[in-house]
This record gives sequence, structure tokens and C-alpha cells, in this order.
Amino acid sequence: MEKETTWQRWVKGMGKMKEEVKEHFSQLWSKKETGEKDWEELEELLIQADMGPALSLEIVEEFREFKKSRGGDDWQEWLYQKLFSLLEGNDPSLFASAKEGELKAIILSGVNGVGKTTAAGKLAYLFRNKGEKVSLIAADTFRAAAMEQLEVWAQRAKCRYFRGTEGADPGAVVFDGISSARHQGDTLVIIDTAGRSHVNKNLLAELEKVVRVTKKLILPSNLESILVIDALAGQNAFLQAQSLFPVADLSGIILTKWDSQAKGGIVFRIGKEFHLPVKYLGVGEGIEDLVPFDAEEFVKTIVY
Ligand SMILES: Nc1nc2c(ncn2[C@@H]2O[C@H](COP(=O)(O)OP(=O)(O)OP(=O)(O)O)[C@@H](O)[C@H]2O)c(=O)[nH]1
Ligand SMILES: [Mg+2]
Repeated sequence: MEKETTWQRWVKGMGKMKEEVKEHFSQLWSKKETGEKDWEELEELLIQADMGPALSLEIVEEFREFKKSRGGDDWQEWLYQKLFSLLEGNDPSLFASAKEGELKAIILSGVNGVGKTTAAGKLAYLFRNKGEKVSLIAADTFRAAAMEQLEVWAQRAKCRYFRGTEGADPGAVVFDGISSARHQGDTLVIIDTAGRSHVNKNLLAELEKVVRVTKKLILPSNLESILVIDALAGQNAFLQAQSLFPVADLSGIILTKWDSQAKGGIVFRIGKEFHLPVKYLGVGEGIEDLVPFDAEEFVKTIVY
């Protein structure tokens, strides 16, 4: 059997939800008499698609207005414009304005188990294939197993790897790792951090220090601070991610586990509530399973 293309998997990740949403819009559009119940059903469906309550209500209300005024005769065009506006300016590229010849850095943060270490490995592979000289830095000094896991990814991606001792201060490890990378003539460091939860103040303080240390050594234009979010985590993902905002000075998002029946709406909710670009989607556990997020293509796939 031919291997599924990343695109196919990407689309499949949105599951049945996409078809249901489309069908609902189409039915409501052609229905002569619509009642409160019809609109409530649509709202419920959008919430189930992970758009979140506020955005779901907003879309329903605006669509109701549009239908009433018959401001156009094409609901798909309307929906396309509405959804695309939520992702306006979503640029998936990293280091769009990086200074050539200066070391670049990516910091990956996020709550436990979302896929940070996996994303670090995939990014190392991706950038190495683009000709960058990459170092993976294990700033998750919390568990020896975590550092070893990253080392395995470094071997797969065929890049350099830097770690400190177990329990070492992650800020100090990052300082040493970046200094070493610079000394070796690397062009990119990717920093994997420990999973943390909003209730653990120590880990949050550690992350803040990792970011602070990195900023001292890397130009702002050459730094990407990426929040990794599990696309399946729904409402929880939002609550947990919010706690990392003040400490990580984020520039973008990677959504992982897209292949495991993610519902798609989370992308719009992120656009609406976080105002951060989605950079990549994780579409599997393999090293190549990372696709750049193309907002236009994505909205087209949902609407048409
Ligand atoms: N299906 C699927 N699984 C993924 C994806 N990304 C990561 N995983 C899996 O999710 C699990 C956790 O991944 P890790 O990369 O260890 O997550 P982490 O955020 O580093 O975890 P901690 O360091 O413990 O906080 C592993 O079993 C990965 O294989 C993805 O895009 N798709
Ligand atoms: Mg990890």
C-alpha cells in the first residue's frame, strides 16, 4: 500500500467534524424557517469542534445576521472569510527576520506529555535537512530518562546533543549548551524543557530563567519561543497554556497529535484568544511527521 501523504493525514486528522460542520451550515442556509433550536445546535456543534464557547457564539450570531440580511448568496464564501480572518497574519515560517550568520534558537515549552521532546527531534531533523547545523539542548534536567529520550532524537536527526547532569539548573545548562554550540559553529539550537503545570511555581520559575538566559545570548530576531499544545486537549489546553504565557514570551505554537482525531476548531480558538501563529502541526510519532501550517489551505479544506 502506498504510504499516506502528510496532506492526507493532515486532512484526516480533522475527522468527521469537518463534514458535519459543513452540512450544518449548508442546511441552515437553505432552510426557510429557522428556529432558536437550529442555531443552538450549530453552536453546540462548533463547541464540540473545539472552537470554545465565546467564538462559537460569535460565529453563530454573525452567520444569523448574514443569513437574515442575505448580504451575499454564498455561505461558503462567508464562512471562508470569517474563519480566515481569525488566522490573519498567520505566518508559519520560523526566523522570518533572523539575522544571517548569527546563532538562532528555538525554545519549546508546554505542559506534561504534549509532545515537546518529539517536536524538538522533528524540528532538528527538518532544519538539518535545510542545511542548518543543529544542537539539541536538554533543559529537562528533571528526569534522566527525559535527557536520554532527547539523545535518541539527536541520533535519529544526526545532530549534536548537549546535556547537563541530572537535577542541574536548566538555566545553567542552557547557558553552557548555547556557548558550546556557538563554539562549535552551530547555526541553530533547539531547547527542550521539562513539562510543567500551572500549579508548579518552581518549574515556571525555571522556564522563566531558561528564557531569560537564552535572551541574553541570542538576538531577539533569532529567537523563537514555541508553545507546544496537544490538539486533543480541548478546554484544558487553554487553561494550562495561559499559565505559561507570562513566563515564556511566546512567538508561536506547534499543535501536536493532529493525526489522532483532532477536531480542527482549536486552530481558530488559538487565533482568537492567543493571537499567536500556529507554525506546525504534529501528525504522528515519526521524525518526518511535522507539517508547516498553511492557514489558507486549512480554511479551504474545511469550507469547500
Ligand atoms: N500520534 C502522535 N503522537 C505524538 C505526536 N507528538 C508526540 N506524540 C507522542 O506523545 C507522547 C509524549 O511525547 P513527548 O515528546 O515525550 O512529550 P513531552 O511534552 O516531551 O513530555 P514531557 O517531557 O514528559 O512533558 C509520546 O508517546 C509521543 O510519541 C504526534 O504528533 N502524533
Ligand atoms: Mg519531554
